[in-house]
Amino acid sequence: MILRLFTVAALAAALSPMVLAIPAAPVAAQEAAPRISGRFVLQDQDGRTVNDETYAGKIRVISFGYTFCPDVCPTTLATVAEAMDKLGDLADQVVPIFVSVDPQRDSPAHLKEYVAAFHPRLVGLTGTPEAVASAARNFRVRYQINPAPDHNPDTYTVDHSAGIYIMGRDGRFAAKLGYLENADTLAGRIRQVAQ
Ligand SMILES: [Cu+2]
Repeated sequence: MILRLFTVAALAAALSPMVLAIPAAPVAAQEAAPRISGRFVLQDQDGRTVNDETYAGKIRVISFGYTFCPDVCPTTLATVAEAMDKLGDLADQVVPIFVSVDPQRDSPAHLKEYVAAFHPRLVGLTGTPEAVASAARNFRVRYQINPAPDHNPDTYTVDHSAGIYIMGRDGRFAAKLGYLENADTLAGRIRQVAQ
């Protein structure tokens, strides 16, 4: 059963025009694996050290990626921004977060500019390669650097799991949506988690 799901996921990835997205582990495999703890210790876009408890009491809408991402991250963050704007007053109880898995290029200052272009409330997080790897593990996110064909050290791409995680006010995993879900669906799920 697990094998079959892997095949389906691999096929979906092969057929997807967004070839940079690595499918997350299949659901059947997740059941046997450790749950998504959502723990992290990272730096925000202002250089402050933050962790998952920094946002206690807030619903967090979290995605992983990198600012040089050509398609998946801009699509995801545009959806998150649109959903925030649909939430009305509830948006005050929600923190949208983008975690960079490319700390080599995504400095806090660079992230700050990037996230501000999507939404004024969007938080950008990064950290040491070890801290980023640990955060990704705790969300079961995978990523991998692809060297540029011309070996230019500045133009590599990073394959990464796509998706949007909703963590409840208690910091626990509440829901995960695909990055192609629309803003109405995302806003609806956030409202459910808020109840
Ligand atoms: Cu991306």
